[in-house]
Amino acid sequence: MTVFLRLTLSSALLAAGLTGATGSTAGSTETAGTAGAAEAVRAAAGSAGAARAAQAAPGSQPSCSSPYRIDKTLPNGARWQLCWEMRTIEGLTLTDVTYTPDGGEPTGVLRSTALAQIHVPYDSGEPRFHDIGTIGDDAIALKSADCPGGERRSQFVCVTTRARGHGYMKSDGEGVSTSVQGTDLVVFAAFQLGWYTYLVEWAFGDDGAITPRIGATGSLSGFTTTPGYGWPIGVGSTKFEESHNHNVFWRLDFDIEGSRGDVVEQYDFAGSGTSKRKLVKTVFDEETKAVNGRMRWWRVVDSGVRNADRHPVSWEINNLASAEYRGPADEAFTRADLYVTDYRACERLASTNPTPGCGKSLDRYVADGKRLTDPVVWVNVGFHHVARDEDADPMPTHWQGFRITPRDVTAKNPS
Ligand SMILES: [Cu+2]
Repeated sequence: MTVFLRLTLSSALLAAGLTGATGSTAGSTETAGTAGAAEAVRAAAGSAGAARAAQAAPGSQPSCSSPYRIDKTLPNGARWQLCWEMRTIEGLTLTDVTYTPDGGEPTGVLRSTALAQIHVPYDSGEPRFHDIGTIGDDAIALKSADCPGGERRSQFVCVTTRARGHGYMKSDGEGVSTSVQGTDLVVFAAFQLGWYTYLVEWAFGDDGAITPRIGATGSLSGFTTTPGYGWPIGVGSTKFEESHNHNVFWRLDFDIEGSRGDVVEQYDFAGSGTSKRKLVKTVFDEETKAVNGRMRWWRVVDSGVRNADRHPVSWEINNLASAEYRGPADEAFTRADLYVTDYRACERLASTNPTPGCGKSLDRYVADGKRLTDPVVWVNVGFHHVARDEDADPMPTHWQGFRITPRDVTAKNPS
């Protein structure tokens, strides 16, 4: 049934001449227009964004022109297709992300994903930065050595592959009987924001997993403070570098085979302190916010799209490595680890949202509890950075991110 439906839609769009089309309108509504690196890239791109209707075309060509199209089949046969663009506000933005397991069908996963804020509050209370707003203008031109084994796109974006270790291993009593080494497709860009250099990357695994993460490197900002709020850097104990958080937000517009039918669920396992763990499912019908729990996870599921076992296709979100920073009342957007909003084009950043017609921050987006018809997921991952002598220039990269894992996208191990 699902197979037939997907083929039917693809054929209909092909007949209508919509597959592979460029020049749609949605890109312009979501694209800011100021000068700089982002503008140059976008001007060359034409319109890289896809109309929402066209995005419902499963398995069709991404609606972007070739320099902005990424189409990679990894060694195990897993294929990822997506488009990239460099937006002024959010920087590197990936759209029309489609995953095809080896021998399987294409499944639309994300209509778009991008950073939504890097909030950097210092421990003494000041300063407090909101680093994203025009980050696209701060993209760094990469050298070929900065994109090992890959290709640079318009100088600012690297598309490459990277080993991800043991995909699986199994023994039969006489030793290893079968094993495989996994591979990730990696798309990244680097940005210079003050003293910090931020590496912004998405890894797309040959097992269907997506790992968005950000690496902070470059130089410490050099803010000094009292011993209660910092750590001694350099010779002796005279200069205390101020500790701070990097609270990174991602916006993920999931569209599992189009925007219709997507539902966000939360899973908990009750029974702490007893011998049992009972599954507790919570369906989010309205815009909401949620906090992390040690065994808690979420998924975006579309019951209208089934795998060969007739289980609904879903993508699981784990946010288990966050420092869970909670700021003061005027930074209420920091007080949850995951938000779900109904799609609105002008809701682009988690704080200091610049777009007219919408609220300024995530906590305001969910305040009206609007019924969810096309859910957008926002993930907040914090890292508390207490400087150390090893952070001397150039500062080693510290990474933070989260995991998106396929749950019942295929009926068996895809790798
Ligand atoms: Cu830091």
